[in-house]
Amino acid sequence: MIYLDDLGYGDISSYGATEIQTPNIDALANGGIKFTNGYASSATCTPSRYALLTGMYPWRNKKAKILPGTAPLLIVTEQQTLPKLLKKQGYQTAIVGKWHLGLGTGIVNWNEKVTPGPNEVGFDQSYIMAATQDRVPTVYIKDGNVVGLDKNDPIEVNYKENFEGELTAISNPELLTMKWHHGHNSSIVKGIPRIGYMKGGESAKWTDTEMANHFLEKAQNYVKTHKENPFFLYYAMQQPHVPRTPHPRFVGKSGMSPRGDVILEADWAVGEFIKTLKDEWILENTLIIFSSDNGPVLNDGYYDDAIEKIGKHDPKGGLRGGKYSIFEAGTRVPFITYWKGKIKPQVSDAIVCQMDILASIATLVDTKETSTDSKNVLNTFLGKTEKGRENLIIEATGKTALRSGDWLYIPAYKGTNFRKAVGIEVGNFPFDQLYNLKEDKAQQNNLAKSNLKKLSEMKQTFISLRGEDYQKGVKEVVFK
Ligand code: NG6
Ligand code: CA
Repeated sequence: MIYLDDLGYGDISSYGATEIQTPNIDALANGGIKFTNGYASSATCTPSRYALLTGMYPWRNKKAKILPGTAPLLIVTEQQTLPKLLKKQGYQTAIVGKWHLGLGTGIVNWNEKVTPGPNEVGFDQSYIMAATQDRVPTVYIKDGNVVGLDKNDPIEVNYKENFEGELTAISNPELLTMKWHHGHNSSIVKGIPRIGYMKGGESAKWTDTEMANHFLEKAQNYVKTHKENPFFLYYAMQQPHVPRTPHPRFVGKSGMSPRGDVILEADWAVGEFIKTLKDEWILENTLIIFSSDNGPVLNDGYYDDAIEKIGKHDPKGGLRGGKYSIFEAGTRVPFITYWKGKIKPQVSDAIVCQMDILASIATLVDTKETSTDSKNVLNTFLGKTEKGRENLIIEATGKTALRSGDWLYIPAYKGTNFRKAVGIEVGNFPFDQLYNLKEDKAQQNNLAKSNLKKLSEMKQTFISLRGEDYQKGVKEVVFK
């Protein structure tokens, strides 16, 4: 499973990008199945990753929201997970890359083994960053232990207050190599202002521009050392999430901004990784699933010219909204299945969700184990049918909507639609919205008033799947 962070539906050339070329990801899309209606479960990271690994709708768990770096493990260790069921079927399992599903039980001592974490929910091995590249602690964690930690320089992390005498983006703006736009003004780590405060751990801090190489090397080594037996590798890359820190080789290469450059870097890494599978003679024995955890955002809190230098590139690929949005660009993402010699190249319009990978893979490896919300669409993933899901509930920062066939229904929600800081319409209106996505991909024509029959049908299905209390816990956010 190759998973990118905040890569939009239109960010790669096989999905229509013309201003940027992503030949390696395109090779998967063109040599496998390119899904045009592939969804992350949510428009933000943590809930999508939760759904991917557990096969459960994230809105069933009220804690499945963007987590700070100090959050406890979100997945209960008894819970079903994709790596767990594969493990039972004899697979070796590993994660390399972004975790962002919480660690420990509440109060974490980063200087001792941090547990429970990925290793307690099904992964034999883990090499991760705890949360995001913009959140502390900015260190790699291998099987629960911070890599390269000097015991004489212990790590402390706090998301509420700073440690005495430690410099922040507010107190020492002159130390910044990247400026913050909103949020991201706590600790400065290697010139970059982050979310949260961190003290100590100097020798363990990652080098941002090396992260792509670092994770790639770990993923490649895993393949080389585990290829003799079945394995499941979850390679969770950090691009193009903020802070965008391309390796010097990629700086300026896209002609856009660091956002474009890191997409090229990610594409390169995918190519190198596939090359490894080939060189190790296992490409034809490997099912590769490629996707992204949520839709695109240009300004996610740093000044990095993403908006200024976007030119003609449309990361949303003609969809409306973006990251954080209940409009399509929030959750509809590049979604590719590739299996050399097994899957015939094709484009599929079937509705599929990352949550369905669990039940589908279970079927592939001959187990009946599953999870409540995961739907077995193995034949869709293998290109044997164009039939996918009939209904799907999508989620964006607590708000939910229903995709059913060609239709999308978004219930009325209080709050404001335009989230100014990030420049994205989140899809919030005080009235019902109904769109025919086949005829109106960009969600421009609200048919709620003109097609009352469809509206009531959609409402009914939505309530039956989501429950009457779908408004509960939804914050009325008024964006300034
Ligand atoms: C937000 C951050 C954003 C990003 C996001 C998580 C601010 C103002 N914004 O809170 O920069 O980190 O969380 O992104 O702090 S995700 O892809 O992991 O969901
Ligand atoms: Ca994300």
